[in-house]
Amino acid sequence: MTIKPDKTKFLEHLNRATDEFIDRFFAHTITISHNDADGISCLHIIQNLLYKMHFNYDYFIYNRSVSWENFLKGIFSSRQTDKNAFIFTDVGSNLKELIPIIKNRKEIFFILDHHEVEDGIHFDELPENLFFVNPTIYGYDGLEHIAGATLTYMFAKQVNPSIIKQGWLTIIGIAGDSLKPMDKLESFNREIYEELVDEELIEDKEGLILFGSMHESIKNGLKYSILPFLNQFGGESDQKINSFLNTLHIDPKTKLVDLTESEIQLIQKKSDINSLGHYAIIPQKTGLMKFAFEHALLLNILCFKNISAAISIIQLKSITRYAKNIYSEYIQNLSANLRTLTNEIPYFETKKAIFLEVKGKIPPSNWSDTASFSAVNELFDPNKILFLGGLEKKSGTIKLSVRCSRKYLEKNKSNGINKIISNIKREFGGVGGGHKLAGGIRLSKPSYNLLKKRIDEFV
Ligand SMILES: [Mn+2]
Repeated sequence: MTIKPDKTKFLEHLNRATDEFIDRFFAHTITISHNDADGISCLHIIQNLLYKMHFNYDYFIYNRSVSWENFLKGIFSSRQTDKNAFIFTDVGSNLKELIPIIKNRKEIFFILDHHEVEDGIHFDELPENLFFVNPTIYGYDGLEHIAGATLTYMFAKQVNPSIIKQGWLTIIGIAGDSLKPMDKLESFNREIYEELVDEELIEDKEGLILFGSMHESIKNGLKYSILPFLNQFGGESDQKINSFLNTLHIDPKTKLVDLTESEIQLIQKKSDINSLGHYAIIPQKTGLMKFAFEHALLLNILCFKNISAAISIIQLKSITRYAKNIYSEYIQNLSANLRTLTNEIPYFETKKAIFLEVKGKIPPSNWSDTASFSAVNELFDPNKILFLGGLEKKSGTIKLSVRCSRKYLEKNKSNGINKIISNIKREFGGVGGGHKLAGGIRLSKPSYNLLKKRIDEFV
């Protein structure tokens, strides 16, 4: 069921939380944010706000690997007071876990989040020390309408309008979460984007969209674009791409963003590329970090490799050599893996699912991202659930990344990946979980074989 978003109610709710935040003076504030580009952007927006307000502050990153109870146990001080505040950004809608913890504390909690909330929560019975702001309650879609950074920016701006100057942080969260050209943004993401463009804090440009490689030459753009992944050129040899460009009399070394309109038209006419669109530029940064999508992707990659590097690099103007190497390696592996997937992997298909057995073809550490980007790019039938994985030697189990497209979710709102995984676990055992678009599960070999036979019962 789709309900029409109730903007008035949501903004009223946001106002109540900001008023509460402005009216109190907190001796100490702790921000807890998510370990991805959106979460890191939120964190920096809040840190900037607290700095402007001359508050004392600290932060922690939560990656969901432990329960909230265990995580917070390590953070809570034994001296409880309502002079201290917690701000959760992009990370805290597990209310069933959080409410009992918050109820027993004296600190004031602000939760700013855009993830779906579990069923069965009574929003008029929340603890008095909790201000819970989540637009999904008012009919907004956390994936399409409002990134965590968008919500956090709206909160911060209301508390202190001078935060607008740090508004460019928001676009990193939007780019990282939406995975879309900027002309496709909707609702609050679009409103805030336009506001930031008007304020000249970011620049909106139009051109050929080859996300992942917007900072590159056209040759590398075609080769290493991960959104869209180009069937014709992605992960192919330099020779093949150069000869294509040479026949069009385009220098392969031309910067992608310097292509003329007629060159772009020529490329489109002579290939199956069809990705014109808008992209965002962060004017005060240089190189890769000038490009919002690439900057966000860099943060997402670093969050898994080296979280401190992710948190610090967002404050830099230009990329470090260390980060640049990690980024190039990631993009090269991903485009090669997507190439392998489209060329070489035999797949098993049922009415509702596709199984890709990639053991020996794609390294296990790359399974998850390869699955995600094959779903985002709709490399396989977007109306089917994707299972990608194989035997993991050390555990002797079958490890699977499970993904669906947004198109699938639109049609099957109530049957996302998390639901499918819990149904599978109920029937076959195994361990795993996830959210609406993505998840993972480990199964014994016999269970996996049964799953392949009976998957259509679960989807
Ligand atoms: Mn987010």
